[in-house]
Amino acid sequence: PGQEFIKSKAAVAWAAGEPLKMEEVDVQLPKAGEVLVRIVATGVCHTDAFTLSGEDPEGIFPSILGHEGGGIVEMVGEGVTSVAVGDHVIPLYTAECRECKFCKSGKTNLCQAVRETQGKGLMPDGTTRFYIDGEPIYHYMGCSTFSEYTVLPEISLAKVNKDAPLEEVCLLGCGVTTGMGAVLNTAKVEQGDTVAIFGLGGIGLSAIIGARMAGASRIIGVDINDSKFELAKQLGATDVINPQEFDKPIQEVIVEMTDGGVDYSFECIGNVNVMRQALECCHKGWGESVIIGVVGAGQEISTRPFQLVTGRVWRGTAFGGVKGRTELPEIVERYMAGEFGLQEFITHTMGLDEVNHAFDLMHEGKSIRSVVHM
Ligand code: NAD
Ligand code: AHE
Ligand code: ZN
Repeated sequence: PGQEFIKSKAAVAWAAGEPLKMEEVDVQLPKAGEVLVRIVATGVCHTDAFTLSGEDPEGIFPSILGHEGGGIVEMVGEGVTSVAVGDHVIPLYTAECRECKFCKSGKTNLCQAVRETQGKGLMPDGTTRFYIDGEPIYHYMGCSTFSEYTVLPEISLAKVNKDAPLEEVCLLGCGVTTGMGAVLNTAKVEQGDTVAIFGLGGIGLSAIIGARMAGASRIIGVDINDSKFELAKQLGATDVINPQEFDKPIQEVIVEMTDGGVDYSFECIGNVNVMRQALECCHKGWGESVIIGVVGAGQEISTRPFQLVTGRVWRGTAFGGVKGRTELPEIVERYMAGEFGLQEFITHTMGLDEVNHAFDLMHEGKSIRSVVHM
């Protein structure tokens, strides 16, 4: 590589199911419309583990995982106007071009401008910016935050307040925005509604925050790991239940607890059986269940169609329905104003060379979020 590359420390996923390996990669400098970002901190989301496991149909190896980061603009490519060197940014796995059919629809946050190449681990021009010994290493979810330096399209960056600690607001790059947004934007929970939240990891706990903000009267947290209950209650859960402690299906338990079912439920795990439970604990006539968890290739959801015929609604959400460039800066401001917390999510911090430990902690059920400080 010549002078159009810089060296970067990165954790490389060489193959499915193998631990990440620390490498020195060559990062090609940004082309037109692209931005070089120095990552300051990154959270580790269950989706990173999902893709590393080999279950993600879009998983590509070798690649640089990580999609919940915060960083500083180091260099901009030709024609970039919306960010400048020194700006603080949160990488977006859901871009916002403001020009495509999806962006203009007013109905979705799922911009498609760069989605196809992103799913192939490539930049919009169909090439990668990462190399080791001249061999390509692929991007992940358009972010690749497990690298000291990464390159993103300009439309995949939210410019945020420089006073916001990137070691905390990095969690708004995925988990916390997703959970809060699922409740506030996708379900649009209102004052007095009853809510059940399945899975009390980073996503489910953020959904609790959203439900409390919305003024939900009952927030039922469901998990098979009792150690998640304390924080869930602290954040606003009114009830916490472990399905393993009941001798009947958990949907029946919840229907009984709530005089016919909840107004809204959220699946924050990635388990198709729980997705069914979450739908079936909804109230007849109007209850809505929102799928947030992601599941592996080949798995499908099922229920009796009668569940939907009788008024229950099944839906899903990505990144909490949030349009990143337009809305994420405001969410950062709301954090700065003290409307919700992030520190309580950060159970562990570590250097990039210890990132595999973050995956272990997640699999052992010991962490909510590990934040890697680059
Ligand atoms: P996590 O591992 O931190 O939390 C999952 C929780 O589910 C854990 O507390 C675990 O104990 C609990 N759980 C596991 N099996 C259960 C069961 N059978 N019944 C009840 N609880 C159970 O994961 P996370 O980072 O919070 O992510 C949750 C899911 O959301 C993952 O599938 C992730 O890929 C997905 N996700 C989706 C989006 C999106 O935009 N749609 C964004 C982020 C994450
Ligand atoms: N690539 C997988 C699906 C993975 C998935 O659903 N990703 C979520 C974000 S998870 C963040 O932690 C998402 O936003 N999906 C919308 C999109 O455009 O990718 C598969 O099944 O192919
Ligand atoms: Zn995520």
